[in-house]
Amino acid sequence: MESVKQILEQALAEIKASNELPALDELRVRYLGKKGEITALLKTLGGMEHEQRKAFGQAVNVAKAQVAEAVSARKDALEKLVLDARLASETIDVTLPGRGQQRGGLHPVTHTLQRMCDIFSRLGYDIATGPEVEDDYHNFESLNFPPHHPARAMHDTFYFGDGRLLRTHTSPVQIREMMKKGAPIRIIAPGKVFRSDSDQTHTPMFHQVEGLLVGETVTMADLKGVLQTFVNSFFEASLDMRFRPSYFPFTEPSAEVDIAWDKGDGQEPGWLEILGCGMVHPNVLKACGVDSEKYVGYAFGMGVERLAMLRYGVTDLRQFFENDVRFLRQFH
Ligand code: 2NM
Repeated sequence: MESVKQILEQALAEIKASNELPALDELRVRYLGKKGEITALLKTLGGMEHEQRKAFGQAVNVAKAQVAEAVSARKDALEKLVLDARLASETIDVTLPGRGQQRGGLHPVTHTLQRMCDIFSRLGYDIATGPEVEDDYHNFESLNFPPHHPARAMHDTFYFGDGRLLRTHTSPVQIREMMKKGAPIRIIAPGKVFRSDSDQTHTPMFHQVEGLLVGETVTMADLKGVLQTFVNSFFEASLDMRFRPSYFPFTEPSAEVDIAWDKGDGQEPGWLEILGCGMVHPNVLKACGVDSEKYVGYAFGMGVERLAMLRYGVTDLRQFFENDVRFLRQFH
């Protein structure tokens, strides 16, 4: 009986002194577990006389209940300490002012693309889109590119190796529209285009807006008028503009368009190329099933990044693709 008392007192003292939950659990196992000290006392009952056994058994069971109760109480106390400490360290001051929400904005290239589409929409052009993954027929063949034209070379065009390629211009959109809807037609094709080219002034992906108008009495003068209207509207100015003879496989005659551009450096304005255009080659109309005896058309194409650079005074094309928010935020 003395040993029961001793073990009980020691257990209660150790439980009271334990400061960590794992240590407390070790105590529980040491006293109450299968091989615990109190459990061991019960195993000695077997060799006792009836009366002694009754008294001893009762004493051990009382001790066992007391230790269990002490462990449970200490566990509650320690858990409360842990919780209190956590609540104290994780306090949130709900009265502090919030950080606020930063408002996002459109990428300058997206904004420019939308602005170009808006202007042509007001001029009556429908907006057409098509796949970025194309085939040789829609990207080159139907556009009157000869079989060995340099633009078809591996080092200019991204090929998938299975007859598919990344479109190098949005002209295939116009080809598909003409094949589907025939003439007359008046559309612009905005979107991403891809060329294997990367330096100060070229990125492997850029954006284009191309235009196409086909009718029975379309002339180059109509083309020039529309482009002058577009240029003045886009730059919100009355800009001098000139056509300079050029060559594209898909137009004949072809021209490049320059605008008189004041760099703001005190110098006289110089001519700056901003787009290409021409009268749609009869072979292109024929490839789309359009009667080239009855119909004529004009087409034009321009780079969106280039126009965005001029409008915003950006001098390095690559800034549009770095996605540095300090740059992008300036356009919000
Ligand atoms: C340009 C320049 C000249 C053009 C031609 C066509 C199509 F598909 F109708 F034949 N779309 N765009 C064209 C014409 C594009 O970009 C410098």
